[in-house]
Amino acid sequence: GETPVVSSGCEPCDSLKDAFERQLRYDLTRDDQSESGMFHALAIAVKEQLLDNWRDTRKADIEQQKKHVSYLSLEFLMGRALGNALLNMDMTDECRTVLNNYAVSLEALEQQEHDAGLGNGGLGRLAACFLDSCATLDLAVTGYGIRYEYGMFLQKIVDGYQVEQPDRWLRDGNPWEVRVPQHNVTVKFFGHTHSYVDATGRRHMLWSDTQDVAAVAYDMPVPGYRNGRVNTLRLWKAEATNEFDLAEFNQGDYTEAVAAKNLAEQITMVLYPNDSSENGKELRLRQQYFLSSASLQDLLRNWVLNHGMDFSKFAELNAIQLNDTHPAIAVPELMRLLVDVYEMDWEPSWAIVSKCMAYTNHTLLPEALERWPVRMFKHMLPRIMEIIYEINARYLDEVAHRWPGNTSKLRDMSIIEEGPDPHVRMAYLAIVASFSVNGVAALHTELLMSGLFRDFYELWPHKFNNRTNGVTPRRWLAYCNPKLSALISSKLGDGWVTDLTKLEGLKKLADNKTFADAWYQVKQENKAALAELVAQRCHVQFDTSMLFDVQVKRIHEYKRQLLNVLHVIHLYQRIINGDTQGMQPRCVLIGGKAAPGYAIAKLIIKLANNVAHMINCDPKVNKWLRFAFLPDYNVSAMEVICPGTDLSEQISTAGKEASGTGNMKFMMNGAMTIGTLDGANIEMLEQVGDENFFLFGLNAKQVDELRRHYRPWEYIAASEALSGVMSLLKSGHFNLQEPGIFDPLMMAIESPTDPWMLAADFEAFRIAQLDAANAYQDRQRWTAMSIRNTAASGRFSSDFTIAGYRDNIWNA
Ligand code: DL6
Repeated sequence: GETPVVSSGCEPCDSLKDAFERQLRYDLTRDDQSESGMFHALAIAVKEQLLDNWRDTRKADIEQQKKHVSYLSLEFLMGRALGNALLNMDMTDECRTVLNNYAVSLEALEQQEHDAGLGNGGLGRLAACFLDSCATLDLAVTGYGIRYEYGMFLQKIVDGYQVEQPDRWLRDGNPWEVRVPQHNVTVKFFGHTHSYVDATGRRHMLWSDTQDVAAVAYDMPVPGYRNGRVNTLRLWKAEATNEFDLAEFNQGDYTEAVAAKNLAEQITMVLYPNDSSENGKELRLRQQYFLSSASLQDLLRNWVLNHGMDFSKFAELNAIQLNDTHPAIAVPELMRLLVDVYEMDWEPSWAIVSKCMAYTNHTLLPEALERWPVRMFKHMLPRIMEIIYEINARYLDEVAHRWPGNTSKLRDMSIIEEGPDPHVRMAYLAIVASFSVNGVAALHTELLMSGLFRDFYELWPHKFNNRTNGVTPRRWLAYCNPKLSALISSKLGDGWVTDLTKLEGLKKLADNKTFADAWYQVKQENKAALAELVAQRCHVQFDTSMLFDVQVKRIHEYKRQLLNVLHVIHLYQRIINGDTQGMQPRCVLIGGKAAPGYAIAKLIIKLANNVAHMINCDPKVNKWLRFAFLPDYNVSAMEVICPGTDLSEQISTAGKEASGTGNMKFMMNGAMTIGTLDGANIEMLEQVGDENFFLFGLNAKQVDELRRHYRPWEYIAASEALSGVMSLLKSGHFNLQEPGIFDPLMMAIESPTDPWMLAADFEAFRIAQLDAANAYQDRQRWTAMSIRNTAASGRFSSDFTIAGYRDNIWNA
């Protein structure tokens, strides 16, 4: 119940009840008896309740000349919207009352909503959390993204292997979106450039004979938490332009015209499913330019509408945040628009660009750093390539002044990587143009400054800053864990929802018997819900009296799901050998998608499934250990998983995970972490104290040093447990029908060049797992640690992170 920041001063024309009934009655496109039909009617009715505030937010932002932030991202992993919208609008109870007249629960209707899976993993979900926090902190922020026809692929498991299926999330329509064709813009591709000098002597650049694509805007509402603000996520869809069709059509080329339509629409057809790696596909560059150009044109058109052609205050009133380098092409595109279209000179245009742009880096992995071939650029975006050359030439002047005569510096720092096939280094382009460059956790930012971007840090130290990631406590505690939320609020009130540091008040309750019992009870109920999900999707029964040990995230070698599987095999061997004295029974869950072209990651999924099969079907084993691979891990699955987890696995090789955000969701929901000194784990550990965290393994510096003389076989020989696991794997025990399939995994573990150093960390991991198991056996101790984890998680609210962006980057 806070006072609305903006308010129309009038109620929506229809109440939720009336709007819902009207939808059910007059929407003839759906069978209103079905739950899916009812979900759609409800979602549209809820959206209608937002419309007045949505319109008023836009109006007020313009009138008040608020600083506007454009968050450019190729990914927004929004998940489902209904429950979150009801929570933020404080309409959940009203909605339940409305549904009382129908024999259906709100939960059943929520299940009908397709996840908006417009992202791969951490980077896309971070963008979604940020939107929620921006709206809640009353910031005028627009998310700009792509309306992919097909989101993140659906993962099926067939014979233990991942099989990808297209995600037709728009199949039944998207009740939240509003198509706003009045905001359409045109994006150009291909063609060529030429120049002419006008009567005043000014040179003009023309980019002509282009293939034009229409960018059609679809808006999705982003309601703040009970403050009346509704921000916008504007998603662009590519369509063929009328002009283009007509030209062909007039020549009688009907089929050509239709083919062109398909070509244009391909641009926004599918999300590239690569997390932390780039595959250099031309269509991907087209997506990047399409998003960047459409969004900037939109921004400039709005500016001119409200301020005319005077851009003198543009940089003061605008910030453009680049979510990784994916939209970094916005840099030369903004220059093009200012210089070629709005006819400004280079210097004042550059002054604007370099005062607006800010860049967030999300990875140190070299395979994720984007480099586009110059020849591809020249062909697809000839004018943009010219502008990049110009930016580079001017910037290299500055480098030459800073390091006179140092040609290797010039070569190393150039935006263009020279060679037989020159490439554009997108990260360098982003850094050169941005006034802020940030990493996403303290360690990550340090490594950027001392490693990957060292030269740039030396040149422009003032640009670099850290903004540790966070997650929204609305979705990731208040919504997904209503029972724990109610328990917390019963003691602390509900102020924690917008000020998560208030959770510190739980600390003093950690040893309070009544409170701890209630806490334990809630966890058991949430474990039962998770067990139900596992039973449904994996046909494995999880027993809530066992320790729930969970690792869900994209499958990647650096995240070391394989280390987790090795540990499971070790437990299995102990059980088979009768070594169960004092053993804590546990259920292990792994979930996540592998990039379709990432063979090793897919093999890890296969191994997990084969091992799970062996364990679960052996009655001697499964009273101690159960193991499941959860297919199709996504946002809505995480909403059930994180409340029901006891032990959260955050076990990446130190120095490789930029931050992690799943780690924070688990902590907020009272899971203990078993983890390495990597990414935001380090800051979580600082907050909660090492007595409430199962820390193990090499740190980033040790990993780096060990690289030069790594001999994994020595670690294997020194560990009875690991030797046993490797022998069992080599015996083919888990792949009797498919001999040899897991050889590549064993070779990787035994290789002196294994960058992930599984063998080096195995013993420390095994011991930390023993500590965790022992701790779990003392229910009182474990519950107190669980409470302390939630209590210490306040710092990882994305509200805190966004306040940092607001104050230190956007100055909004
Ligand atoms: O910053 C969000 C998220 C981090 O939490 C993860 O640690 C990091 O791996 C992820 N990075 C990517 C890399 N994509 N690119 N480029 O997804 O970002």
